[in-house]
Amino acid sequence: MNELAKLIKEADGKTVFFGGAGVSTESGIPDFRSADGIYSEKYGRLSPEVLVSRSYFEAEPEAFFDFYRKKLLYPDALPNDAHLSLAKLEEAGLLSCVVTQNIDGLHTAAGSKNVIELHGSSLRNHCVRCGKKYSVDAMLNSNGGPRGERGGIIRPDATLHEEALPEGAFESAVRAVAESRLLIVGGTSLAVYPAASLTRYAGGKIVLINLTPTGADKGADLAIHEKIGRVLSETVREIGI
Ligand code: CNA
Repeated sequence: MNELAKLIKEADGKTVFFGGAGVSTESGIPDFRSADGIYSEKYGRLSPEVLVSRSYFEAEPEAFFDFYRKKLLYPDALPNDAHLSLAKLEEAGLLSCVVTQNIDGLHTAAGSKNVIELHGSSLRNHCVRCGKKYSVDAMLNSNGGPRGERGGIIRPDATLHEEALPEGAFESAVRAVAESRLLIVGGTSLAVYPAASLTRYAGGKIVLINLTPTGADKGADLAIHEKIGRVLSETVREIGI
């Protein structure tokens, strides 16, 4: 944490954080690939990859939303030490941007302003027929496939398997990462592309914070295998903000 604090100070505001589902596990939201993550569970004959795919959403909307509501929506989750520490770093002028693969909105809830949501958000939803926007309540207060006023199905503005990322999101993330002096990668298995390829664009040093080793550990300047909430909150304390 001493070393990380030093690197953040040296980067002089040009630090970017790139994270994934592991950032929100301490808020009670399971990730996909941990031993107790969503992918460790069995859902009949279908893999979770299929359950969150575009083709499954189109073919079996009722079953898709059943899984989505049970496993991917956590309306009562609150930001944890990791989210709050990143917001503090941004407020202190030490972090330029958060790039997240998460769809839970917790970075914004924690106070982060410059957030690139690479996979969209579960908090924003729209009718596929008329485009009308709906809050997450439309998802929570429905059974099966939620329907809008005009009968169209309402879906989250979240990227499903087989879908392209939101327009411009990846390009903005690449730019931010390339301009950074320090890239902190945290709580991600780096298994989902193209998001995982972001580390290749790093303009400066790379620090990895993940409970389990990742394929990018070897190329990193520092790899910390501990809970990210503790690592970031102690680092922020070390910096003195
Ligand atoms: P992943 O593949 O599940 O990897 C998560 C990683 O985080 C694992 O390697 C864990 O070891 C690690 N981890 C778990 N808890 C902690 C912790 N407390 N501290 C440090 N490391 C931890 O998830 P990725 O984000 O890499 O995969 C991308 C998918 C997951 C995206 O498409 C997301 O939309 C999707 N997802 C998002 C959420 C969310 O929004 N909170 C939840 C579940 C899945």
